[in-house]
Amino acid sequence: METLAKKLKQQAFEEGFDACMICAPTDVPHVPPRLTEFLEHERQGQMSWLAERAHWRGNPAALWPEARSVIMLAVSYAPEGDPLVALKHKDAGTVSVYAQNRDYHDLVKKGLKRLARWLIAEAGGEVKVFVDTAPVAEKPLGQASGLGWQGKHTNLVSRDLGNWFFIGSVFTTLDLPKNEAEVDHCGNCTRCLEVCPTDAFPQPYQLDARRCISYLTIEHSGPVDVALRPALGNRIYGCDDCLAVCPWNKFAVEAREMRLKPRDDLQKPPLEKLARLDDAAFRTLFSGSPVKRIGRNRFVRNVLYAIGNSEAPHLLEVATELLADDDDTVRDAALWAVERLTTT
Ligand code: B12
Ligand code: SF4
Ligand code: SF4
Repeated sequence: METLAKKLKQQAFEEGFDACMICAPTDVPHVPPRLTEFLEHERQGQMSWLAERAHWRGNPAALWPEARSVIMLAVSYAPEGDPLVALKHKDAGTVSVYAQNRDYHDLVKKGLKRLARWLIAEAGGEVKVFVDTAPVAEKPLGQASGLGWQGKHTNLVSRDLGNWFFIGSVFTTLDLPKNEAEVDHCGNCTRCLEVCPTDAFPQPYQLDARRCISYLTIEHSGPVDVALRPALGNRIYGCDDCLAVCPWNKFAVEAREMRLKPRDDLQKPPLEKLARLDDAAFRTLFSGSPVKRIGRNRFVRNVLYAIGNSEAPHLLEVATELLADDDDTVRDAALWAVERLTTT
């Protein structure tokens, strides 16, 4: 089994994964009370799916009782430069690094399936593969396998990769040798907590998703709380601030997967152009991209909040046009943008 685990890690690297570690499905007994605390405070906001399948999310051993090992995998999407520089270009939008090209779900899942097929051919057993959308506590399992630790911003940080990486898992009935859990290396650092524009961390290691810009721009439907809109700045899809300041990123390995490298047209896209997208043009621009999932209306809502924060008088015209949009939330955002541009 030791040799199999070694070959598996080599194969994972060849399939495009930057790290591969193994734990048991029973290795995260601390998750259920923490998940319960998160849900009791209603920190999930509109993400009701977090509460609905909490039993499985809290307990991977219940998700698939026959599983004996969980192979945890990381794919780096580390950017070349500092993604926070784009926040200064207020008349352009900032799309989070992870969403600047192809949807990672498709890419990572294909890699997981190839690796799982290899494992079955090599050693038999049954497998299930997961990335993001299943009720799997990926970060705690990642920590239990030694992939990294949950930093104060709650994401997994690795001493070898920094924090710009996606996580996927292969559950298997094979009893593979397990790695040691990783321990916390945040020390006295509080950079991620301090940089957060919306003060979304009630405590270190805990996130109130309802205040997180990633949640507000991607998951939240309808109007965003007026008090939070100024803090969105020009972030129109996701947020990278807490990830970008982590000192462990000096060890990040640049993304190997070309389809995760930023698209040129998503580097500082002009807000004016984005605000004028109709449904068909939105779908064409974001074909194959994770941005497509939020739909034209929510996207244009975000663009209008950015216009309201832009201090750019030339954007008043497009914001005024959208006062007549068919969608209620877009009209509400347009009104806010017009008021901000004419009063600030
Ligand atoms: C829901 C979700 C979100 C929500 C909520 C995020 C959150 N932190 O919970 C929103 C929409 C806000 C979000 C945003 C982002 N997400 Co997200 N998200 C998820 C998802 C689907 C579930 C996470 C979850 O279960 N949250 C519920 C809470 C309860 O879980 P938790 O954070 O693990 O909570 C733990 C801590 O609070 C901790 N805890 C509590 N008290 C204490 C005390 C101590 C001392 C310690 C150590 C810990 C601790 O214990 C809890 C349980 O483990 C996962 C995929 C998955 N299936 O796991 C991706 C995932 C976490 N997201 C990911 C990414 C990339 C992002 C963004 C960076 C995207 C972006 N740029 O906009 C941001 C980061 C925001 C942030 N600071 O977390 C990656 C993270 C990869 C990594 N390296 O960790 C994941 C793993 C997807 C993937 N497969 O790659 N996301
Ligand atoms: S993603 Fe942005 S808004 Fe969310 S916790 Fe991190 S810094 Fe705060
Ligand atoms: S920025 Fe500092 S506190 Fe935050 S995750 Fe990185 S090391 Fe930990």
